[in-house]
Amino acid sequence: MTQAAGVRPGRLEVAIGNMLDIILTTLNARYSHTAFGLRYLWANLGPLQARAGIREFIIGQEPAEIAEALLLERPRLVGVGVYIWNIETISRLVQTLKGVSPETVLVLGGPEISHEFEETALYRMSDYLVLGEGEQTFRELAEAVLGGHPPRQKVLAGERPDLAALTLPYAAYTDHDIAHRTLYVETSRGCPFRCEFCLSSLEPCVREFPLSPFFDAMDALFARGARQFKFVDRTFNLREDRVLEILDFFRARLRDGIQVHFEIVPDRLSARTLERMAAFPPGVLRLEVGVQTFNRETQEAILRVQDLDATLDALHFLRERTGALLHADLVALFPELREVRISHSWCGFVAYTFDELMHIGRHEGMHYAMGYCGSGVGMGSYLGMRLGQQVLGLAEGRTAFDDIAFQTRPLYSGKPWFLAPSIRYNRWRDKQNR
Ligand code: B12
Ligand code: SF4
Repeated sequence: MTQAAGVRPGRLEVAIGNMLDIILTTLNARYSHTAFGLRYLWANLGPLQARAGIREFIIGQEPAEIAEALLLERPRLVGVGVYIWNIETISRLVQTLKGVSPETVLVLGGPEISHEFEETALYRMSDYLVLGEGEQTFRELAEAVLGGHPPRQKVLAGERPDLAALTLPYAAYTDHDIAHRTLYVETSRGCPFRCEFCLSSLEPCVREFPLSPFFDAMDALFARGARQFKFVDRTFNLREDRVLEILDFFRARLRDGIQVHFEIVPDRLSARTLERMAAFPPGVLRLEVGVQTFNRETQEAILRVQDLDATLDALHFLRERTGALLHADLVALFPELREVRISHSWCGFVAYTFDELMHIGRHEGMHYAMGYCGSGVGMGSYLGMRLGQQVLGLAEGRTAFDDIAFQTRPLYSGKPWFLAPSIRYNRWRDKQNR
């Protein structure tokens, strides 16, 4: 495949001279993840495949550098995979790409741009948007664009392909991917549940890949040295006969280092499935167990009602009778939170001071408490109380953090320009230590 042999995807090294008409690109959450969706698009391009390649990057890389690396290859069409973890950087990337090379046709796809896209700048800047599954529609679009008769319609509803007719993408994993990165695999698409907070609940039905070609592809990966397989099926244990067949397939191929990861719903695990799981040696199965909450009211509110007794029985069995590694989310770590409802969640950046201390004081008449360095939940409440007391002039408002001068660094004027390079440096060090 035109993923420039010997070039580590994610790095800004590109095979110059290897000119491609179509580049499929995205930013993965981390270097170890692979863009499985792009591999599907590439595998199903038909005759255009020879003119197409995949270029993967990682969030945190500079959009301008990525744009430069892509444009050096002079593609006529760039297809970009948009996900929740990369949409911000992708927006800046697309702005740069379109600014420098407006004639390059830009096609967007992926879950984060398939819904409520109308108001986004990203959508406005692109030439085409494919909603939902992309294999068939992207191929038709690429043929039309490169054939000189581009469609006038900007938004195209992705045709849901017949899964039995799709070309499986596993040959698109390079030897480097097999040796160093997560290999995603899939035997079904869609989810039967309707959890309020989840995009997958919008899909109308579950479709299954025929197992025989899938097993052939897994055998080919085994032969190339693959040992770790991560199933992306939304809910792996829907049909017992298929589950048992897949488990038996891997149990017949046990060898050093093998790990198989599934996402399961515990209250649907049959006794036969549990027994089969118990037959695996410790550490081979990794199970992501879908338990959002044990609080019945919350379950009803999020439209995900589970059989609590069956859930607990299955969790106990898995923990006590199997060697599976369990990812059972919050309640496994903090069983005392079983009945507690989650009312708010937060995601964003954490403010750090150079001296790693929190600061409280007064600046030009304004009282402040800030710089919690990751301990805002505890210290924010505490210093907030002390700050209130200081405003009232009470002696008990004094703290050890009062009026400590803020440290600074050369060339720093409020914008932490050094963060991106230092994150990159530390990621590089992480990779060396793997
Ligand atoms: C692997 C994975 C990850 C990996 C990252 C993988 C990577 N490459 O970096 C990890 C584990 C890090 C991860 C994390 C998260 N994830 Co996640 N993840 C997945 C998962 C399980 C598989 C993705 C996949 O390969 N699917 C199979 C392929 C075939 O489908 P696809 O990628 O959607 O691609 C198809 C289409 O989207 C489209 N398409 C894709 N790209 C393009 C490009 C073009 C040009 C075109 C035309 C079409 C197109 O065509 C493809 C083929 O049909 C999906 C669930 C799922 N089964 O899809 C969730 C999913 C993508 N994740 C999701 C979420 C919510 C998260 C988290 C926010 C979870 C959390 N609360 O922490 C985090 C975010 C991480 C962060 N740093 O911010 C959501 C949706 C996110 C979104 N809107 O983008 C999903 C759908 C799960 C769900 N049901 O809610 N995730
Ligand atoms: S079971 Fe999982 S994938 Fe399915 S709708 Fe609920 S959260 Fe989404």
